[in-house]
Amino acid sequence: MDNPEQILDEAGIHNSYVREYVQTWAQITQPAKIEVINAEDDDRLLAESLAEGEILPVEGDRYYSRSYWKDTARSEERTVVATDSPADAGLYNNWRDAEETEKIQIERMRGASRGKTMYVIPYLMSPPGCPLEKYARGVELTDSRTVVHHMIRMARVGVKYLENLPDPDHFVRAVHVTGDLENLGQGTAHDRRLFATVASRRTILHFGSSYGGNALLGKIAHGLRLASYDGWVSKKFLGEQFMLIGITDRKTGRKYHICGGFPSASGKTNLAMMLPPDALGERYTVEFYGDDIVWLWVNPDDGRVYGMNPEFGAFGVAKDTNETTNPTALASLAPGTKVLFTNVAYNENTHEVWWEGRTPEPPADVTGWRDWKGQLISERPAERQRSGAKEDSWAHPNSRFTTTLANVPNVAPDFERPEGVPIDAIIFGGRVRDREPLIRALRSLPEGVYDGLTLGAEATFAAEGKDGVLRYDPMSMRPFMSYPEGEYARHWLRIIGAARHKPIFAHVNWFMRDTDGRFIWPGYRDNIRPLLWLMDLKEGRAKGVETPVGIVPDPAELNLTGMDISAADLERLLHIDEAKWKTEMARREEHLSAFRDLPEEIMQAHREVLAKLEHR
Ligand code: OXD
Ligand code: MN
Repeated sequence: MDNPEQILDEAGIHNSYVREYVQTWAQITQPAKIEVINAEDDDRLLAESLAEGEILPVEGDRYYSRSYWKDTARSEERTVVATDSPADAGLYNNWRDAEETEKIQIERMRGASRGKTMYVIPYLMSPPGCPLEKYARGVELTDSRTVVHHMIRMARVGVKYLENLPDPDHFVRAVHVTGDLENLGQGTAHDRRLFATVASRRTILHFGSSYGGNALLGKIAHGLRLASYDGWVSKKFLGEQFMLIGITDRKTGRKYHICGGFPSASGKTNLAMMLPPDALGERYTVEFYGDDIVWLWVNPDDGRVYGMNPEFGAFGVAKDTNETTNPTALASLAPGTKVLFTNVAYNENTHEVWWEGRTPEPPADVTGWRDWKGQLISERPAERQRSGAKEDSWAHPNSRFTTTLANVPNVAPDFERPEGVPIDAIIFGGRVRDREPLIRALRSLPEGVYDGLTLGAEATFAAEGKDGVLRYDPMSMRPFMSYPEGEYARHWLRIIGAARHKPIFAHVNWFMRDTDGRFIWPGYRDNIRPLLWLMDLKEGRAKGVETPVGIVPDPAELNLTGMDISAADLERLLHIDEAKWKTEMARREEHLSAFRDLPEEIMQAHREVLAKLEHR
């Protein structure tokens, strides 16, 4: 093995805690080499990865990687949160004992990087100078160069972020070991993968994958699970799976910031990167801050809630990304952007990429095209080459693109503002066929938190569960919850409750259908319209209509300029179907009753809605 002391000296790592951490884990995992990473190393590393065939070139200085075929998504069953206190066990966090979990992981990782390089990636999950910077520092150790390429795009990476710290021991120790992917028993009773956030020790130990959220530890493990735990323990902030946008009204000069949570497959990235419809484009601009994570805290100086996206890039789902759904994402992947594509289809002759929904049909000429598993399309039976059937898809349904925030054309000019941005609204949006109106606003904090806790999306065939049945996903944090749900609700009430000027809460739903299955609301760029109404409501320019489940727009209050929608459709989009809501309330009762020690304010908010529904 390389001499770690010498390598750390040469890399300019003087932080003795970082040095000790690297040396300890090098002893355990036994890599052949150690290399310290700065963002500037990207080009050299790309050349090395290309030379080794770990990544393939995509035309226009872009790159392609294929992950092992059994390693293409986050694994919720194999993900745990470990702490030193059994009282931290919640319904969703898969709690484990910290000591035991560390022991298990050390044994699994022992010698598991033999023959490989251990990359040392110092990183920061915030803009430098942010009030929460203390919680944003980490050092990932990984034995995968592809993970390094992703980390350089998804986090701020460099030795400078971990030197000369006020508290040099305060950084997240994030160890990723790929393991022998062909012999891990994925999905069997002997599955050896384990993805553990040892939250009380600020340590992340992930073994048995080189894919996405299992392996890029700054994003989900640190940015969500550990950050939400840190925010709770410190009583300082919230770490949420939220998007964040800014909307500027050029007529008044006002800029609004809206963040919110959407369960997967509910259009969060598309909303985050949205543009205003042409008819409103003169007056409004929409700016992108982030599509996946927001940390929220209160600024005592002005009493407002502030939010910032800790990430440096976006790891977006490729499927169905096209000129209509998300032109901004496509532009962020244009030639010259150095983006990475993972598990999409790849043409080995032309170095193009394609995924389902990129164009209505796959390329007509299949020559040179390989699917996400690396199989030539031309070797399939003719009827399965371009069938459009799910089992014949060219790209994996969870294939991804990795682009930096700066590549997104409408990224906010102040996206790196260290103080974050003041938040005007917090929205939750599910995917519900026929009950949730287009938008309903909630005036009080307990109602807003209650609404977040009862957020859900109807299962699609892609997700587990029965089609059309609501799967609750509180605040879209179900897979990332790190401490008990009752405490989580209490912490929300505490943090936002400390603000003198609170954001308004709202629930949105772009997915209402008529009896023929047609989507009633066009969605995408038009989604700005209900959000503008929400700002009007907040600032007293609109009054809305009170319903038992919140305030919905009076149709006349929605700015529908340039939009062709019938009065009947509008009526349906804003209608509250009380019978359906009553059924839903019974389900909610059951859902909430599974959470230990929920604050009384939340149950009170639930009872108030119930009473209003019953007394109509
Ligand atoms: C996720 C992601 O899995 O953002 O939620 O990658
Ligand atoms: Mn996510």
